[in-house]
This record gives sequence, structure tokens and C-alpha cells, in this order.
Amino acid sequence: MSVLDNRPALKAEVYKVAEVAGYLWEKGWAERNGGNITVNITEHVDDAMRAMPAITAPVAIGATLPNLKGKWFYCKGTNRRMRDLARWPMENGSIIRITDDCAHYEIVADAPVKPTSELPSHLSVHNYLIGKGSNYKASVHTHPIQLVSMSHNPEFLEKDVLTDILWSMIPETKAFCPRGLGIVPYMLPSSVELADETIKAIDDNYDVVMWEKHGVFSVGDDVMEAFDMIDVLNKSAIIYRDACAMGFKPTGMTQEQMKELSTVFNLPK
Ligand code: 2HA
Ligand code: ZN
Repeated sequence: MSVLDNRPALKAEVYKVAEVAGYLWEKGWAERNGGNITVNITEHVDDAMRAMPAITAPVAIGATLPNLKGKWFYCKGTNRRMRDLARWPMENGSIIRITDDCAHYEIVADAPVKPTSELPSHLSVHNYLIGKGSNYKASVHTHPIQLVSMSHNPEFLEKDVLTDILWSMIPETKAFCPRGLGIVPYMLPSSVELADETIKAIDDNYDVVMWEKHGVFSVGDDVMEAFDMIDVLNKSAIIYRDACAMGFKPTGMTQEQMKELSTVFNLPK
């Protein structure tokens, strides 16, 4: 028995996470337990689910997040592997609800799989998104090889330098990641400071944020959207790398060509 049985909409959301987890592993972005995914599934929770007892005692989130009162999330489990989650999402992740004090969560289904170590960042971001009235439901953190490599060059970490390089590699990147790549300087993984800086970057109008020398964090309507933006950015990083490997620095599209793209496709930047 699974909480997903007879709940096709909820099951579809969880299985989208499983599909993306498989892509992350295949791309080499999810070594061991690397990366994490959370999805706000509150819209799929019915009365029978709301009546289900918790299967763990409440656990402190480490922050009070007022907009999460009564909200539910599917979360990848801490120390679990994306490649396992791809096949068995409810054995390597769990469904949690936030308690009424907005400072704790409890696991409701299917098994007591403790959520991701990056829960403070993920839940703080969901709290921020709800507060802003955003439709975004999913957040993805992963370790895309070529993007992370580029974050080891301090020149690329100045505001929008990396965004401009990546956008200029291929028109699709600006079209499908139109807000670019925000930068968060290196901070201890799982820390509240990292969560706070990530929110600042999202508030600065980025949907994808680079965590220097660690990985990226992205938000979107659903987990596929959040994944696709990282994928197009990393594609550009590969093109940049391959041009350099061929012995030249790529010229990139011109500023005029990128401006034209924004005008014709009505892009925000
Ligand atoms: O979940 O990637 O940043 C493992 C990580 C922590
Ligand atoms: Zn990580």
C-alpha cells in the first residue's frame, strides 16, 4: 500500500521527480547521494490524507516559515541516491507536512525516510515563493559538472558575467532560461546562511542560482521545468568548454543578437 494508490495526480507528480532523478544520475550530476528535490504537493492532498497520522514525531526545521502552515511536500531522502529514487521514489523519499507552529515537519507517508540535508534551503525557498504568490511548486538542487567547473573561475562570478557567456552560446539558453544564472558565493552546504543567500538571489529575479564550487539550485512550476533550465545552461557550459578544448575562446552571439531575441520572444531581460 502506498499513499499514491488511487491518487493519480499525486502519483504523476512524484513520478516526474523519479524521471528527473534518473536524468540527473545519467548526466553524472548526482554522484552518491548528491542533490535533492522537493515539490509542494499541497494541491493534491485530499481529506483522507489530511486525516492520516504522522509516522514520526515532529522534527525541527531550524527556522519558522509562516507561509508553510498546513503545506505538504514530497522530499528526496537524506543520504539516498538519485539513481535509486528513479526506480523507487517512495522508498527513497517521503511525504511530509508542516506542523501548525510552522517550525517542524512530520513524515506522513510512505515510510520514515528522513528528508534531504538541504531541507532548510528548500523549505525556506518554498516559504518565500508562497509569500510572493508564485506558481512555482518544485525546487531542484544538483551538481552539473560543467557549470560547477565554470564557478571555479572568479571572473565568472561577477554579476551576470556567466549569464552573458552562457546565453551567448546558443539562442535556446536565453529563450528557456530567460532570467539567467544568479550567483551565491561559497557557503557551507545545508546551512541557513546558504538558504538566506539563495532566497536573495531568487528575489533578485533569478530562477536558477549557482552555489559556487558546489552546484545549482533551481525553481519552477514543476520538477521538469526546474530541471530543463539547468539542462540548457549546462549545455551552454559544454559548448563553451568544447570550444576552449578546440583551442579558441568562443565569440558568442553579440549583445545585439541577444537583444533581438528578447524583443522577438518577449523575454524579461
Ligand atoms: O544532498 O547535494 O548539498 C546532498 C547534497 C547536499
Ligand atoms: Zn549539493
